[in-house]
Amino acid sequence: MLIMGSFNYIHYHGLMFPKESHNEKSLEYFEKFNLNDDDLIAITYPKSGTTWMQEILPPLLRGGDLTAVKTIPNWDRVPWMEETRAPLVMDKIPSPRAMVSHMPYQLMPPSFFTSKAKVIYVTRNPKDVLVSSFHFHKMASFLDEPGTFEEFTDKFLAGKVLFGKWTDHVKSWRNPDLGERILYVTYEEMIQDLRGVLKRMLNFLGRQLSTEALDSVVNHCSFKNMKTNNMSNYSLVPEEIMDSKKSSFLRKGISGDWKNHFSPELDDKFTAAIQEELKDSNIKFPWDDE
Ligand code: PPS
Repeated sequence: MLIMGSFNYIHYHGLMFPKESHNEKSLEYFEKFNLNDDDLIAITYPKSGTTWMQEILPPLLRGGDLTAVKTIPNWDRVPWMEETRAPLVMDKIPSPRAMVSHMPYQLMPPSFFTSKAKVIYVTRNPKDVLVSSFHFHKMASFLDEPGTFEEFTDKFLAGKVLFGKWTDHVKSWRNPDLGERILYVTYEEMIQDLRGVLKRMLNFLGRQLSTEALDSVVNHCSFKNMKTNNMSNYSLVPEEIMDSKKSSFLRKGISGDWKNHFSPELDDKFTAAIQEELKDSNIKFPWDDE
C-alpha cells in the first residue's frame, strides 16, 4: 500500500506523509509494532498539541521527574511510532512507555487491538490547526509551499494535506470499541486549565502526583518555558530544514488565532464543510458555538 508520491511526500493507504521523517522501513516497523499493555499513546492530528504531550507525559508517568524533558529531544523522548527515529529509540524508552502517533484508528498495528495500551486523544479547533499548519509549511523546507491561505484551506478541506482529512481522523478515533482505553482532551481545555487536564490524565492513568510535583509539571509545560527548552523548541534542527526566522515551531501557542486569518466568507465555508462531515457523528466540541 506504499506509493512514492511527489518529491516531498510518500503515500500510505491514501494518506500523505513527509519523506523527511517517514520511509518504507519506518512504516513497516509501525505495522509490526508490538504494543505492551502498559504503553501510553498520545494520538493527534498534526498541529493539535503533539509536542505539548511529549513534554507532559514523561513527568506524569515518572512522579514529576523533569530530567527526560530537560535532556532528551522531544522526538526521542516520546517518539512517533511511525517515524524513522522509532526503531532507533523505542527500546531505550523506560516502561511504561509513552509514544505519539498521527495515525488514524484503522491503520493502527494489529497488536494495538489486542493490547490494553491506553490512548490520550488530543483534538484542537480545526481552524487553529489549519493556521498552525499553514505557518509550519512556510518554515519547513521538507513540505510543499502552502500557497495562499485560501488555497491551503481548500487543500485542508479536501484532505490533500499530511495525514488526510481532519474530520476523518477525529471520527476514526471515536470508535466505541475503545471503551475506557481512551481519554479525550482538547488543546483549548489545556490552554484554559492545564492543571485540571493533567489531573484528568493522572486519574485516567491511575497515577498521582504531589501538589508540588504537579505544580512543577504545569509550570514546566507552559508555552513560555517550552519555547526556551532547546530539547522541545526544535532549535536543534538545522535552519535549512526548519527556518525559525520564517516562523517558530512553537509559534503563538494560543487558541483563536484563526480569527486573524479567516475572512467571514472563508469562515462560513470552512464551518459548513466541517459541520457537513460531522453531522452524523454526534461529536460536540467546545468551539462549536464560537
Ligand atoms: S506537530 O508538527 O504535529 O508535532 O505539531 P504539534 O506539536 O501537534 O502542534 C504545534 C502547535 O502546538 C503549540 N504548542 C503549544 N501551545 C500552547 N502551550 C504549549 N505548551 C504548547 N506547545 C506546543 C505550538 O505552538 C503550535 O501551535 P501554533 O498555533 O502554531 O503556535
